[in-house]
Amino acid sequence: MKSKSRIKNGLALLLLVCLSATVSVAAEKPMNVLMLIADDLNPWLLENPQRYTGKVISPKLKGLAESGVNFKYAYTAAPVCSPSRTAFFSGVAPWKSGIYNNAQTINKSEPLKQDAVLSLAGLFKKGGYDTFGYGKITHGWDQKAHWNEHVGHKRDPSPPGAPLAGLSGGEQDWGPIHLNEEQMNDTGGANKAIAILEQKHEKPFFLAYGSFNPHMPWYVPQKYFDMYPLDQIVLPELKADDLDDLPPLARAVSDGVGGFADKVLKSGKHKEAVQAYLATTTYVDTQMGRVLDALEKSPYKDNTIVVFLTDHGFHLGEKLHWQKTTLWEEGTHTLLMFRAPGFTQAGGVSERFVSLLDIYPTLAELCKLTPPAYLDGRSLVPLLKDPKAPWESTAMTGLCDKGKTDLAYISIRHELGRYTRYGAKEEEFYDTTKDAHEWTNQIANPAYAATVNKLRALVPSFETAAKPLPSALTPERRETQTGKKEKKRDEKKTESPK
Ligand SMILES: [Ca+2]
Repeated sequence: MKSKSRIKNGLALLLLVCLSATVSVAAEKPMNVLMLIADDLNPWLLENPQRYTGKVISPKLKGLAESGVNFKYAYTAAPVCSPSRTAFFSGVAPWKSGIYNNAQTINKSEPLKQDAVLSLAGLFKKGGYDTFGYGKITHGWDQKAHWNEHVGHKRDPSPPGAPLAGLSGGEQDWGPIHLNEEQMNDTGGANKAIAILEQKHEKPFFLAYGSFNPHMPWYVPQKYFDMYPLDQIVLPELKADDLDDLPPLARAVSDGVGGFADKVLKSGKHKEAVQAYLATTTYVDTQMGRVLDALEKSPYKDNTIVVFLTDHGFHLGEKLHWQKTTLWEEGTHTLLMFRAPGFTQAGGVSERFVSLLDIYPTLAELCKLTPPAYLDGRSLVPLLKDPKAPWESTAMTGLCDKGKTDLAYISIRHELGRYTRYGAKEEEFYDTTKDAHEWTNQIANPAYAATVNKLRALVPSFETAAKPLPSALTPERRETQTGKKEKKRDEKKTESPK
């Protein structure tokens, strides 16, 4: 009897050991990553009533935001494609790398040299992951060896008869596309990402999908335009004399009078332009949604971290400016949302100020990979677990003007407002608690002196911030790429690779 019960106990113990081993294997199942990136998408789609009150149809991205933690105040490290993506993919801030704008000589940046830095994809590859990237992910700092498979983005062909809006040649155009949705390149990129989610994987994966849209030109199927009747389009609020209180370098950042924004406003086509932007946003939501739906149907849905971001913001006439490349809220404010099984809870909203530079250390920590020591961002894991956790709530953005590449411009966003320094001396301060549109530059108002001093001390000094590296563009190409040379661009019909 005794030996029988001993056997019974032994078997029970063995069963317990086996069971707990199974449980711990499940708990230890490595996390996959699905990284989704949209280009030039401003945070309107999450209904930002202080800045935009119109309707934005984006059920899939709103659904993703609600399923995890949505960061209401996320900011880019640089407000234009190449330096923004270089920063969040290297983890190195522009004020360290010297990369503040498009088409700079990235290969001359010491902090971004191949041996000195590991790209985010490289971190995962080194950590035993398979890495896949489809569409627009990086821009100029591509580290192709860090991907198992990497297929970059391609622009869709222009519809016959373009320019359709009749305002400009090149990319500043919009209208219905002649292709069907399945023929469009961002649809193709989503298809590739979906195919990866439908495969059986032996190793954990890092999968990135980046849409080129809603970058201009805005050519999408007519059905997306039809979702936004012209008579229901709400325009962003503008202030006619908004540029009057800016220092000269800040004023030069805006397209200004004679630029494309001015042209749109004077042509009476502002509503058409906003309609096209919204139509393209909804096309992007549809493609992102297809990838998210494929994840839901896959065996990876419970052990895949999803992060969605947009590389920077977008102006639609505010401060007489179009597109990006400014240090105001329109240019710097981005979308950032995480869903991390075991870390986030549905419905999380964080009002802490965070940076896209924080993505790299966050993903490293979530996936138990050792991040390189040089990273400039901070892991958001404490905020993923508790969106209200204590946090030093600041986010910085850097920029340089293509025409004046020896001067770094740096802006800091804080709960108390936005402080920006252009070069060594010119400054702006906005009390965003009362002035969400950043309409009144309060830099000279003594009531804000203490706040300005506090924020000024947090920004790298003119002497310590990395000098912007020279532009790789010839002076002539540079001219065609600055918003102020619209006339020349129209004459030449060149296409700016912004
Ligand atoms: Ca103003």
